[in-house]
Amino acid sequence: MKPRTLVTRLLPPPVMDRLRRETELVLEPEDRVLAPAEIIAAAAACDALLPSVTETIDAAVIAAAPRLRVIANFGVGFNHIDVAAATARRIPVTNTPGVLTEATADIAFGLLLAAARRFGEGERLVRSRAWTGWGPLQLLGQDVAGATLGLVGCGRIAQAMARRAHGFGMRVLYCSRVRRSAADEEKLGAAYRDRDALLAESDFVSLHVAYTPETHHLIDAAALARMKPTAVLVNTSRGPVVDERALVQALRRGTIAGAGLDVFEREPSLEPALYDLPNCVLLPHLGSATAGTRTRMGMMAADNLLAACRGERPPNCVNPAVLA
Ligand code: 8YV
Repeated sequence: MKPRTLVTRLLPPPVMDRLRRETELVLEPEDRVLAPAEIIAAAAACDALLPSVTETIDAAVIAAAPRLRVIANFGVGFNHIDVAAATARRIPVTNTPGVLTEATADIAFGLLLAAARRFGEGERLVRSRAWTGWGPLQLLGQDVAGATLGLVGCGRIAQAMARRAHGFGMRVLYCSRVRRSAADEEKLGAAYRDRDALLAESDFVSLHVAYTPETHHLIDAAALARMKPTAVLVNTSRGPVVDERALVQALRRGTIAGAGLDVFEREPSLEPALYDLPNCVLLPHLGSATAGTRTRMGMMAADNLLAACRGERPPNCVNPAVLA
C-alpha cells in the first residue's frame, strides 16, 4: 500500500516523479500556497504530510488527520509545525539538515558583501539611467577583508559562513548557548564571545539560530544598540529572530549602518519602511534556492516520509522520543 500523501507545494521534477511513483498523492500540487481549510480537508485521508515553510501545520491540522504517520518537512527549519502536538500523537516530524548548508551560507555571505559594498544602491543607480559616471566618492562601502564577523549560533550554516569569511580575510567570533571545545574552536577558526560582547565587537553580525520562543526577537532594540554604528546585520535564519520594527528604527537613525535580509517577520509582507530604506538589501527567502539543493531537500524529505511509513526509523527525526 502506497502512503496517501499531501505534498503541499510543487517540488522539483525529480522529486515529484519519485513521490508520484512511491506515494499516492491526495492532491495534485500546484505552485501556490494552500489555504488552511484546503490543508485540513486534504489531511483527513493522509498517512503522510510533506509541507514547506509556507504552511502552518498546527494542532488543528494534526487533529484533522487521524491516520497520520509522519510529517516530513521540506526544509531544515520546522517552527511552522506544532511538534508538541505531533509528539503527543507519537507522529515523527522530520527535516532536511545538511543538504542546504552551503547554498544558505552562500546567500548569507552574498548579503554580507552586497550590504558592505552597496550592490543594491549601485544596481538601482545604473538601472535608473541616472548614473553620470565614476566618482572617487561614489557609493563608498566598507572593507570586508580585515573586518570582524560575529556569528550568532554555531551550527552547520554558521560554520560554513566561517569558512567563507576566512577566505575573505575576516576575523571570526561566535556566540552560542553551548561553548565549543578549544579543539573545535581551533578547527572552526572562531573565538567565543558572549552575545553582548559579540554584538559590540563585530563589523558584521550574521544570524544562524533556529526560531524558538527563546530566540524570538533575539535582536531587539537593545541588541541593535549594542552594535557598532558602522555594523551590518545579516539574517538568513527566520524573520522573527529580529524585531523588524526596531531594525527599521536602527537603520533610519544610524544605530547600525546596514542590513542584508533573506527572511522577514511576516513573509511575504515586510515592515513597510524596509521597502524604501536604501541601506538594506532584501531577498525573497532564497537561502536554499538552487535546483540541486531543492532537489536534495525533496529527496531527503521523501526518504524520511517513506521510511516512517514502512515503520522504519526516519533518518532525520526532530522528535526522536516518538521512536523509542
Ligand atoms: C526553505 C528554509 O526554502 O530549510 C529552511 O529552513 O528556510 C529554506 O531553506 C524552506 O524552508 C522550504 O520549505
